[in-house]
Amino acid sequence: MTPPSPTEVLALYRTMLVIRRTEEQLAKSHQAGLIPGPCHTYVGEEAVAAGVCANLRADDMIFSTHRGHGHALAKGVSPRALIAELYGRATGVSHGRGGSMHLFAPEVGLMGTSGIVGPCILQAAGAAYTFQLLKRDQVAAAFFGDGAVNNGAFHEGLNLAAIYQLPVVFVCENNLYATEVPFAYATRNPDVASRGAAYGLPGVGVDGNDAPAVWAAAQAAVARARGGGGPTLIEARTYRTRAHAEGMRDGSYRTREEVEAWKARDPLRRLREHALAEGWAVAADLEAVEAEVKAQVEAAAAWAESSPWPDPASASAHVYSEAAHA
Ligand SMILES: Cc1ncc(C[n+]2csc(CCOP(=O)(O)OP(=O)(O)O)c2C)c(N)n1
Ligand SMILES: [Mg+2]
Repeated sequence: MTPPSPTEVLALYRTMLVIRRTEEQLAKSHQAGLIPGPCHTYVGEEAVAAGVCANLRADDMIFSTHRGHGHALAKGVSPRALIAELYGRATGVSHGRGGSMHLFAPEVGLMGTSGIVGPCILQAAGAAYTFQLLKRDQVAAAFFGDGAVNNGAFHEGLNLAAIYQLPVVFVCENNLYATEVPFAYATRNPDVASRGAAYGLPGVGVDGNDAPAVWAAAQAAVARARGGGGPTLIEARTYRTRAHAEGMRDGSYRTREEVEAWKARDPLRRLREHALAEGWAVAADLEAVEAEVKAQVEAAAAWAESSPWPDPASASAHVYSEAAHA
């Protein structure tokens, strides 16, 4: 597998920082009562979205989950459009209608986050079938958790993609828990990558906290899909270091020691140390990026908070395709 170039590594670092700082801001905003509804953060898992989306074009499509902020940002949604959406403001990426679990930005290929566990696998297979029928060279990707792999959608989506050799990448973010249920309790085969063999497609297991490793696995899978080689299943083994959702308790189903051990494998710190050790950047370069991203996210939050609420008179807008009803 080809490793990312130094420039690509620095781009990965910036994307991951944008996700981390935005999620930390959203956690604070949730505590401050600015976000109506649930807020599932992606802290600890940033390398997966960044590594996969860096290999996708704007016209490639991704289908996401309830934990989708990182996917949205990595695919090209701005922090301010994301934060404003969670605040319910008219300037949000879905005009304040959707919130955290209904983020849509087709212009950058984000075809939706979703509160329903599983269907993104089928939606990605469906999009890939469209690309194949229309002879387009686009690729679809589905992000989903370990909680989705015992769902019927996983079986149906992977099987269909394999028999039709569809241009799709299935990305399982195995963070070891579905809410409070340990994955080891939910399956006798916790090696998700090995399940690819059951469908006749390659299954690749990767350290999901190692951004260059995720990048390389995604690069190969996307090239394979775009080149007509068919689908790939990537299992990115990772961990969320915050609670399942903001405001939820986090003490009874996993130990503090386990959380601390995974924090020590923080994907951002690892990438930073790697870039410095390889001589791809000096500390001053990275500090400049860090200061810039911090300022960008702070400005985004202030902008979101001062943004208007949607006009009640526009409540029926954005419900149906404007073209279909013109
Ligand atoms: C079809 C369906 N069943 C159950 C739920 C309730 N639910 C919400 S999040 C979640 C856990 C999902 O775990 P996983 O897929 O591993 O994602 P993670 O939260 O770990 O990122 C469940 C069961 C749901 N949203 N949809
Ligand atoms: Mg999980």
